[in-house]
Amino acid sequence: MKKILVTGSLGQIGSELVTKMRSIYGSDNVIATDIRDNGSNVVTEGPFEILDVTDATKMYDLAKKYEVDTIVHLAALLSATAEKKPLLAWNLNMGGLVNALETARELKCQFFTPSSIGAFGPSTPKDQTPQDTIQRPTTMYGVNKVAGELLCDYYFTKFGVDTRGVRFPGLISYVAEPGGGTTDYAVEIYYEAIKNKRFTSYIDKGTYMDMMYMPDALNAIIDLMEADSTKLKHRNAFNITAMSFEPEQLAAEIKKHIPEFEMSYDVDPARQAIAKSWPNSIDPTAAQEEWGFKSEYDLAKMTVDMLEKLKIKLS
Ligand code: VAH
Repeated sequence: MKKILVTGSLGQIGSELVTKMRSIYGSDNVIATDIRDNGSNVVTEGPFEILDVTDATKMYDLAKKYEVDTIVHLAALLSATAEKKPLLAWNLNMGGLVNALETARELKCQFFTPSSIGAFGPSTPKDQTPQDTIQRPTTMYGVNKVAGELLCDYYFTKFGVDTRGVRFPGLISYVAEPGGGTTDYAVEIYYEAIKNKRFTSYIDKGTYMDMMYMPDALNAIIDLMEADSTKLKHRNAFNITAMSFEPEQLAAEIKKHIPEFEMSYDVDPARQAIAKSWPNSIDPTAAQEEWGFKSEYDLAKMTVDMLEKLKIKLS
C-alpha cells in the first residue's frame, strides 16, 4: 500500500493531486503538507501538516512519523516570481529539493518532483523540442529545474532512489488559481472572460507555449509513478504536452462560447522575455513509448470544461 507525503499541497497542482490520490490510495494514506493552512478540503479531508520544505528535520520527522514510502515534492517558486527573487528561489527550490531527496534516500521512498519546459532556453531547438537536447535556460527557475533534473538522476544512479519526473508545460485549472507563473495568462483569461468578457494579455500574440489541462497532468504523475521501472530509459525528466497555442488562438476558442469576448494586449516585458526563451512545442515521444503517456484534452475540449466549471465556481 502506498503511503504518500506531498509538499506544496495547497498549490495549483497539489490542491487537485492530493484529492485525486486520496480517492485512489485512501485518504489516510496521503499526507498533505504546506507552509500554510487554508482550511480547504485538502486540509480537512485527510492528514495535513504545516511544513516549510527548507526545514530538513521537520520533513524527515513527518515522513518517519507517517511511515511514508513515497514523496511527491511540489513546493517551489514558479518562473515569474523566481525571476523577481532569484536568491530566494534558489534557496527554496534547491534547498527544498535536497531536503526532500535526502528524506527519500534515508527512508527508501519513491520520489516525484516536476520539471518544466522552463528547463529549456533560447539555444534549445524551439519546435518539437527533443527529449535529450541543449538545456541552457536563462531564468533562475530554469536553472533550478535543470539542476533539479540532474540532482534527481544523481540520486537514482548514486543512491538507488527511485526518482521520476516530468517537464510540465503550462498547466490550466479551475480549482486553485496559479501564482507567479508565466503561463498563468492562459488561466486568468478564462476567469476574466466570464467575469468581464474581456482580457488584457501580458503575453504577446504569436507567443506559442506548450499547455496541458490539469486532469491530464494529474494522470501523468500517477501513471509515471505506477509505471514499470525496468521500462524507463529516462527518469528526470520526461517531456510531456497536450497542446501548444498562442494567445490569439486561445481567445478565438473562448469567443466560440462568449462571442462578445474581447482580447487586448499590455505585454509584460519580464514575462514575455521568459516565454520567448521557452520552446514553441516539445516532443513527448519518450514518455509515450516508455510509460504510455497520453492526454485527453485539446484546446477545444479544455475550453468547454473550463468555462462550464468556472461559471459554477464564480456564480
Ligand atoms: C510557470 N506554470 O509559468 C509554470 C510552468 C511551464 C510553465 O513551469 O512558471
